[in-house]
Amino acid sequence: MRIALLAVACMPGFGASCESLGGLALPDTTITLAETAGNVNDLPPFCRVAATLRPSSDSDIRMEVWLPVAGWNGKYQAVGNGGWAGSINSAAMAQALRRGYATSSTDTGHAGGGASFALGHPEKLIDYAYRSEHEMTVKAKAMIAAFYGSGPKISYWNGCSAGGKQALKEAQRYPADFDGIIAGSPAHNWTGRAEAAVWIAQAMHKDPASYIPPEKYRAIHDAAVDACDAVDGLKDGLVDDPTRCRFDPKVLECKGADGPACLTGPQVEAARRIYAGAMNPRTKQQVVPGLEPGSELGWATMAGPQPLSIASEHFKYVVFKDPAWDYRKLNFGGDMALTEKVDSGLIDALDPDLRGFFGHGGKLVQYHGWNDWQIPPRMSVNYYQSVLETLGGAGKVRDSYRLFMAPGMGHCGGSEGPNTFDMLSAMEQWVEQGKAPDKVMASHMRDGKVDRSRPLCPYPQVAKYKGSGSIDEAGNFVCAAPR
Ligand SMILES: [Ca+2]
Repeated sequence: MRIALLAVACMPGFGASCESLGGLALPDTTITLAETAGNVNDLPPFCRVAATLRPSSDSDIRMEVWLPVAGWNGKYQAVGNGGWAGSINSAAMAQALRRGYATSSTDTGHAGGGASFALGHPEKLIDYAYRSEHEMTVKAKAMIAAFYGSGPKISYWNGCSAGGKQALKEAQRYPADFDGIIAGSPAHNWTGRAEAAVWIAQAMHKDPASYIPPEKYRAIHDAAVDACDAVDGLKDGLVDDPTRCRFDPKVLECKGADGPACLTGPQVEAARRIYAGAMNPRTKQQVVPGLEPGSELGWATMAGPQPLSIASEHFKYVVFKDPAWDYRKLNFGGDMALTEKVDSGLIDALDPDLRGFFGHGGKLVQYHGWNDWQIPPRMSVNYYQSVLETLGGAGKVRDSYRLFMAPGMGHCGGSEGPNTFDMLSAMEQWVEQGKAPDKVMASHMRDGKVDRSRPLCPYPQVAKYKGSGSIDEAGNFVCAAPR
């Protein structure tokens, strides 16, 4: 009987026709499109709803909701953005739709990927920081309820990078919005990441001799992995936890003529600064962590000819409100107070008190690649630790929150470690079946074929080799405490 009722509830038209959603009245909302879309990029037919939200007089938040016409799984998945957002994430929505989800995305309140929108528009910055995501979620749930005749049974957030920041912000600020939240490679320490990026750019361009050309990344990478690989007990080309290894790029200092296989003295110093992280020149205290040994093949992202634009735009348009601001001027002593004060928890998603989210049974899964070259991975460990400290230790948090640090993975994927995994299925099992993720299978592909599989383990556990069989097969590893 229960199954029959569910089947009826999921039938299209039980609530309203797609086109009739155009007349749905919701606060601060103008519905701009409601039409059945089908055979678009081989997607199953769906009801496509677009809307503009104006929770403040300066708000102009675009959002879309895609509702499966048949086979709705009864659930909602909101998807996150990257960088400064500025567009609907249709690719991620398509993935959610293919799995039977009703899904939504927002441009976060402005068009285009930079931060110039924020200049003179504090309300738009609030929309980007957190309001658009929450407003979108509330409106999407209402549209789902109108279309199907009942709202989603379960709601998930799924995002990476800025989408990981949005994930943690939702857990912190709007704990009732979601049942499960996936925070991938999060930029939750938004100001800290901006500082890290400018620190690296300054290190590279302190003087022309400091700059490390990309053709040297390979040599630095090989030396770093060589120095750190065996620290975890297994020579497999991966570093389980790079924070346990001290790699000094001085081992690469040129003995003779300069070339791609060695570093000049100033380049050694620049590389040291990348690993060390930003430092207050007066107190010598670390301001933010650096990149880890293993990240070198992606250094072009932050150590290229220009600083990471996501970071420099933050200083130009949010902190100093000066489009002509020069990153070389940033002072890691005196300017940090203003940088922190301007944000004061606006974009930053660092509040460690997740009791509201955990209190109603919410589950949080966070992941981060140790080779991440765009967001220092220690920022994820630091946040995780701050939650443990606030809530009374691992035992209080284990049933609600797990962090997976992926050895050898880059930013939201990529690089040489196992970097392909289905975190959504792990989350579904946790929320819907009560089965917590004790490990998550991950694989690495080469030329379209899996050449290595390995479990990702809940931090601080690592994948430990059982001692026999292929080191490229997950079955020969168990999650255990690091040695
Ligand atoms: Ca290793």
